[in-house]
This record gives sequence, C-alpha cells and structure tokens, in this order.
Amino acid sequence: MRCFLFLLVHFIFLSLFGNAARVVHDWDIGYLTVNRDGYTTRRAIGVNGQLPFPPVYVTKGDTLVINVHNSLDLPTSVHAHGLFQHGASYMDGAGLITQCGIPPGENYTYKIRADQAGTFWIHGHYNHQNVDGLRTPLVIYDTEPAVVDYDEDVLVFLEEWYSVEFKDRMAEVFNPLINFPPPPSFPYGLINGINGNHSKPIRFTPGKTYRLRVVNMASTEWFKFSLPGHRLQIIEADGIDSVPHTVDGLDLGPGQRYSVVVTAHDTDEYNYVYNTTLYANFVPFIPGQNPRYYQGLVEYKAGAPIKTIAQPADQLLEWSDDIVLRALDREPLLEQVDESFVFTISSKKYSNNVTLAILDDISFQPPLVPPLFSAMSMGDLALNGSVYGPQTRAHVLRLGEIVEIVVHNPTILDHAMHLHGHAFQVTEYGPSGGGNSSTSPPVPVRTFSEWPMRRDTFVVPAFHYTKVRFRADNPGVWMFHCHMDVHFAMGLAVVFVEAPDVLQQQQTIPQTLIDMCHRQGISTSGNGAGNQGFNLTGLPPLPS
Ligand SMILES: *[C@@H]1O[C@H](CO)[C@@H](O)[C@H](O)[C@H]1NC(C)=O
Ligand SMILES: *[C@@H]1O[C@H](CO)[C@@H](O)[C@H](O)[C@H]1NC(C)=O
Ligand SMILES: *[C@@H]1O[C@H](CO)[C@@H](O)[C@H](O)[C@H]1NC(C)=O
Ligand SMILES: *[C@@H]1O[C@H](CO)[C@@H](O)[C@H](O)[C@H]1NC(C)=O
Ligand SMILES: *[C@@H]1O[C@H](CO)[C@@H](O)[C@H](O)[C@H]1NC(C)=O
Ligand SMILES: *[C@@H]1O[C@H](CO)[C@@H](O)[C@H](O)[C@H]1NC(C)=O
Ligand SMILES: *[C@@H]1O[C@H](CO)[C@@H](O)[C@H](O)[C@H]1NC(C)=O
Ligand SMILES: [Cu+2]
Repeated sequence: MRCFLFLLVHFIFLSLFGNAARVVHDWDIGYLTVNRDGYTTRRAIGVNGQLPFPPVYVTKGDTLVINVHNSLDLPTSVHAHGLFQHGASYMDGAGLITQCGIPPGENYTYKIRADQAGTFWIHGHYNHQNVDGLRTPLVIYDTEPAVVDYDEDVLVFLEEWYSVEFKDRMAEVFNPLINFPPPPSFPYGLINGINGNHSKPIRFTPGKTYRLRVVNMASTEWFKFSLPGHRLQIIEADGIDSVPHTVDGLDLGPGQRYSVVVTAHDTDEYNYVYNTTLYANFVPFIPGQNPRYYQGLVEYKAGAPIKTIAQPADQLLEWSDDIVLRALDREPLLEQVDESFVFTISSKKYSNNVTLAILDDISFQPPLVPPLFSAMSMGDLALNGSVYGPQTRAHVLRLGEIVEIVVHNPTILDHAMHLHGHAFQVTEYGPSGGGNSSTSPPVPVRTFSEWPMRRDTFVVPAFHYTKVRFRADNPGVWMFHCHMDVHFAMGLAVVFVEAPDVLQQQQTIPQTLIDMCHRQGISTSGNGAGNQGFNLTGLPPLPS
C-alpha cells in the first residue's frame, strides 16, 4: 500500500512536472585569499571557502534554488545571465534595478526556473563582484536530443584575472588626478578556474564525439579558442540552438558562450594541444602581455607523442561569427519594427575631471528606488519613462511590440552589450564613426543570411554599429549594459521597462525582497526618488 501510494504520488508528480527537480545550492559568499594565476596572491570572492565556484548543472524544467548567505562586508546579488525569468523579473538579481542588495550577514534564496536549455552563467550583479570571482557556468541540459549527436559534455570556462581588486582599478579610473584612461592592466587567463597553462587535459576517446561548452566569463577581454587538428561544429550560442556550422575556432566577447561538437580522431596514436588566446584588440600589442597564449592537452592516451598542427594565420581561419549563424528553430526576421532605438557609445570628461561613459546621451546611475519597484507601484505613470529618473534612461516598451536596437560604436574600443530577459536576433553589422584608417580599413555592411541567430550578448566592434531585434514579450525591468565591467561601472547602461501595466497585474514582488530594501533604508515605492508623480526631488544632480 505504501509502495502504491508512493508510486501514485510519484506518478502525479511526474505527470504534472515531467522529471522536474529542485536543484539546491547553498552559497556562503565571502572573501578568501588565493593565488589563482600562479603570480599573485590577493583577496578574492569565493563560495564556501573555495574558488572557482563549482559549476551549476540542471535540466530544463528544473527549479534552481540558490540559498545565498552574504559573508562579505558589502551587499551582494546574483544574476543568472541569459535566463528570461518569465513571470519573475524580481529574480533577475540586477542590483539596485530589480532588487536591493542582500546586506552583509543576511540570507536570500533565489528560485530560478530553468525553462531554457543551453550554456549560461551565474554571476554577481552588485558592485561588479563578478570581476573578483563571483561567477560560475550554468549548464542547462535539454530534455530533447541535440541536433547533432554527441557522447559527452565537456565544460571549458574562461576567465581573466587581475593582480588587484576591481575597486582598486576603478579608483584609478575615477581619480581626477590620473589622466584618463589609466595605463592598461594586463590580466592573466584562467581555464576552468586555474592558470590556463596548468589546466587539466581534455580527454578524448577515439571515435567519440564531444560537446564542448565554452564560456567567456571575463570582465573586459576576449578569448579565442581552437583545437588545431579538429574542427568545431557550432550548435549553440548563448543558449539558442543553431543550425550546425563548422569553424576553425571560437572568438568570444565578455559574457558570450558557444557549444561545439567535436569528433575525436579514430586512433589514440597522438595527443594534440588546444589553443586559447586572451586578448583585447584595443590594447597595444605587447609581447607576453597582450595577447597572452595558453595551451592545454587534448589527451587521447597518457604519454602519447604530441602532434603539433601549425595553424595558419588568424585571418585565414574561419572564426565564429553570429551574423552567419542561423537559428535552428528557423524563426524568421521579426518584421515591422514598432520602436527603434539608436544608441551611441561615447565618453565625456565632466567638470570634476572624471570621465564617464555615455550611452543614449546619459551616463547611467541607478535611481534611489530600484526601477522594478517604481514600475510596480506607480500605476499608470509607470508607463512614462521620466518617473524612473533622468540618469536611469528608462525606456518603456509596450507588450508585444517589436523593438530594434542599433548601437553605434565610433570609438577605438570594442564593446560587448548584454540585454537581460531576452535573446535578440542579430541582424546587421556595419561601419560607424568613419572608421579609423590608422587602426582599421573601412568595414562593409553585413546582414544575416536567413533565420537570424539569437543570443543575449553581442559585440559592437570598434568603428562599427550592430543591429538587433526582439519582441517585447516578457513584462519586467531589464538592464541593457556593456558587459565590460569598467564601462558598466562608468555608466554604459540603460533600462528597459517592459509592459509595466501587465507586470503590475501579473507579478508580485516577494515581501522578503521588500523588507530587505527597508532594512537598508531604501524605499520600495514611488518614482525614482521615492516621491509621487514626477517630483524627483532628492535624486542627486546630473553630472555636469
Ligand atoms: C543563512 O545561511 C547560512 C549559510 O548557508 C546558514 O547556516 C543559516 O542557517 C542561514 N540562516 C537562515 C536564517 O536561514
Ligand atoms: C603558456 O604556454 C605556452 C606554451 O609553452 C607559452 O607560449 C605561453 O607563453 C604560456 N603563457 C603564459 C601566459 O605564460
Ligand atoms: C594559437 O592561437 C594564436 C591566435 O590565433 C596563433 O597566433 C598561434 O599560432 C596558435 N598556436 C598554435 C600552436 O596553434
Ligand atoms: C581639472 O583639471 C584642470 C586641468 O588639469 C584643472 O585646471 C582644474 O582645476 C581641474 N578641476 C577640478 C575640479 O579638479
Ligand atoms: C512623461 O511625463 C513628462 C513629465 O510630466 C511629460 O513631459 C511627457 O510628455 C510624458 N511623456 C509621455 C510619453 O507621456
Ligand atoms: C585612431 O586610432 C589611433 C591609434 O589607436 C588613435 O590614436 C586615434 O585617436 C584614433 N582616431 C579616432 C578618430 O578615434
Ligand atoms: C517633492 O518632494 C519633496 C520630498 O522629496 C517634498 O519636500 C516636496 O514638497 C515635493 N514637492 C512638491 C511640489 O510636491
Ligand atoms: Cu564597453
């Protein structure tokens, strides 16, 4: 009888939720002193006394529960990069945007529904704590087979590591007595959490196929990844499946991910090397510092001789390129754009001699009331972007409209832009700002081929624009920001307030999140200044 009851309950559970499970992680986030790169010992942010954070694995349909205890001396918050958070914008973890930080010494539990499948990551979203270690891959296994069969899953996560904490680097950036920009710092590259030249071999068995999930969790720099002697068949970018497309190597901006299927050779006669390059093409070429090369072993048999495959020059290789990828689900181009935003990236030195970044004519600052709380509490006025405060640059979207964003980058730096809550179609790259003949030839316009690839983080190369489109089908408050943390900290961000009218009807902010703000003296209702109507008295003045 007991057994029968158990089976019955089990059956009901299965029929209601499939094989859905709750996957629970307890994260005590705190400082530790580590030497990650083999060169510097410094303070970093780890979990349960260790770094890297262990990667998180769930299956589509599961609920990921993260019990966070904050052992830092500053607030913290945790964001699942690439997850749409349908119906739960308040679980997005964007500090001072969708929640107040979790105060030191307190706990908060994130409950994140893994409705998507693919390769994501989880990182700190308060005070850029990701840069100091608070970041880890999130793999969501699909319940359906992939477009290309493979035998095993292999995770390759890439980070850069600086010799000083992020706050110390920003203190230089914001120091009016130091000429902007301060001299570049050259980070080291980490593969799977350790010095990239000491990482464990990737083990291949002859004839087997492997899905490599490559994640760039870096805060500023790009990574190239290749397996000379093997070809890489891309099947996923940023959690969206693609029509299989074979390349020689992956080129990943900060925040981007790819899955590639690799077929092992038929014999274990030789081992091979894999090749990773950490680079920033806006920093001068300095041998040994930029770029930095890392190599690891693709090991077929311990002790087998290494077969070195000389790779042709970079320009002769085919690197991953989202404009040529096609979405596997064949979603056509979203036509009839209802609203188009043209944002230009720039920077400005203000009268206090501090240089800030500009997007959409403003340098972003969070308002006094996190915009999600204003959106929930301002009634009809929530539909007017002015209520969120002038330095938040809130753009209100209507439910279902098709939105195009064009980001112009007439600067000598590449940028990597991330939109929360969505995957957008990447539709076009083209020239911007007249190019710079001393650094780059003029660039052609390149458009998608068919079924534009979707992803959540796109690169706007120097002197280029990039166009993306998405449908506003996810009521919530979603940040759109540069994923290079120095730029983000300098204000390269705006906020989209999506269908606040529907949001008010459909979602309720948990009381625990409201109480968390109140314990820090942060108001959870009213406009960006915590007042009624358009009275923004109390917000700090705009920089001049
Ligand atoms: C807070 O989290 C810590 C560490 O995970 C745990 O030991 C403690 O019991 C939690 N406290 C509460 C009130 O849940
Ligand atoms: C990693 O090893 C390769 C091969 O030995 C070497 O060329 C490269 O300089 C090393 N990288 C670093 C950052 O030391
Ligand atoms: C590693 O990659 C870099 C950049 O693509 C390239 O210059 C270098 O020759 C490669 N090394 C090997 C051994 O393939
Ligand atoms: C800004 O820099 C200029 C030139 O160095 C100097 O004359 C001016 O006093 C500085 N202003 C402030 C507010 O520090
Ligand atoms: C939003 O409110 C401001 C200030 O009252 C007003 O000037 C503006 O016209 C409003 N915008 C819209 C779209 O209603
Ligand atoms: C062009 O590039 C050079 C070298 O990086 C730089 O010094 C110069 O400021 C750039 N010109 C423009 C218009 O950005
Ligand atoms: C605006 O709000 C401030 C409080 O922040 C209040 O002192 C002031 O009276 C308000 N002004 C108006 C016109 O309501
Ligand atoms: Cu940037």
